[in-house]
Amino acid sequence: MDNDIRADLLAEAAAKLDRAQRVVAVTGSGMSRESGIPTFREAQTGLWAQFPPEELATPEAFAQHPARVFGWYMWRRHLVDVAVPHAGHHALAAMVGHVPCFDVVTQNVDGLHQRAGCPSVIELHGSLCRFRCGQCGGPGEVEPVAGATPTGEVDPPQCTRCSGRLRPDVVWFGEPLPATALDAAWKAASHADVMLVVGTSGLVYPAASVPVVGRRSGAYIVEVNPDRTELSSIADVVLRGPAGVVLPRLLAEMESSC
Ligand code: BV8
Ligand code: ZN
Repeated sequence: MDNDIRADLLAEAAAKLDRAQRVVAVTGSGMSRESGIPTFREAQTGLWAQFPPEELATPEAFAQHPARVFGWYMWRRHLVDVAVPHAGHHALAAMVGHVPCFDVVTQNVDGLHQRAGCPSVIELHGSLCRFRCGQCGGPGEVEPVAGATPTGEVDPPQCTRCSGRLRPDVVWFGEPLPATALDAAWKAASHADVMLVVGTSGLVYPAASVPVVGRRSGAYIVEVNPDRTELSSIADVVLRGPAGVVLPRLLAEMESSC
């Protein structure tokens, strides 16, 4: 059911969260939008307009155009470095104190949930805060690039242990998700009493299947998104608004009924 942030549905969702033993928040790039990090679907200037992310965030693109892809990531890494968690991130972190078991399963690579204080964050798609060698897999240190732009080319540094190039420690399209993260996400979803599905279009797999696993296991699904998505149809309640507004109101509702 579609709605704006209706008080009755906010109260219903908050009551379910207050009674829940296990809550899982599944988040996508919309969760970070109010921290100044663009979502994948938004129309963008520069490379985003010329090359959709699915064509940039791939091993093939990095092999063919390493400086273009690495430059794009250094721009995104700059956005992450200057971003701060917003009220929605802090609201999720505060909910942890109200629920015996609270996991965040995120598609985001910006580390903002951890910086807001969430103790259990499962990163399905890796992290832009880490770099590794594309050949030997060893960790690598990469200095920030001042003034990075979406279309600026930056040569990826060479690994100190082999002749490989350093790359962001993220999961590209066509690459498998880390098995431990995916298993942990599916396990958390299958035991969840309530799932918050925040800021994801539900278009990218297998991440988009995590809320479906929760639904099949009987979880009560709350979607937080200003727009309708592929996952809206499995939601018990849709709170139609931005994460930075809805999540603090949900927390306030939980706290008022304590
Ligand atoms: C895999 C990290 C198999 C990198 C990302 C061919 C070959 C192999 C696989 C495939 C293939 N064809 C299709 C696939 C499957 C593919 C896929 O799903 N493709 C899509 C395009 C159809 N998946 C994969 O490739 C995955 N791997 O399948 O491997 C395999 C197995 C074994 C061996 C080999 C291979 C890997 C997918 C991971 C890709 N990496 N990120 C990086 O960051 O650069 S995905 C990336 O895009 C994000 O992490 C995220 O997951 C996705 C974008 O989705 P969202 O987060 O939902 O963002 P989106 O912009 O779509 O939506 C934003 C939402 O926010 C909107 O609903 C909007 O309304 C809302 N919003 C806006 N503002 C706000 C808001 N909400 C709340 N508040 C606001 N203020
Ligand atoms: Zn190496």
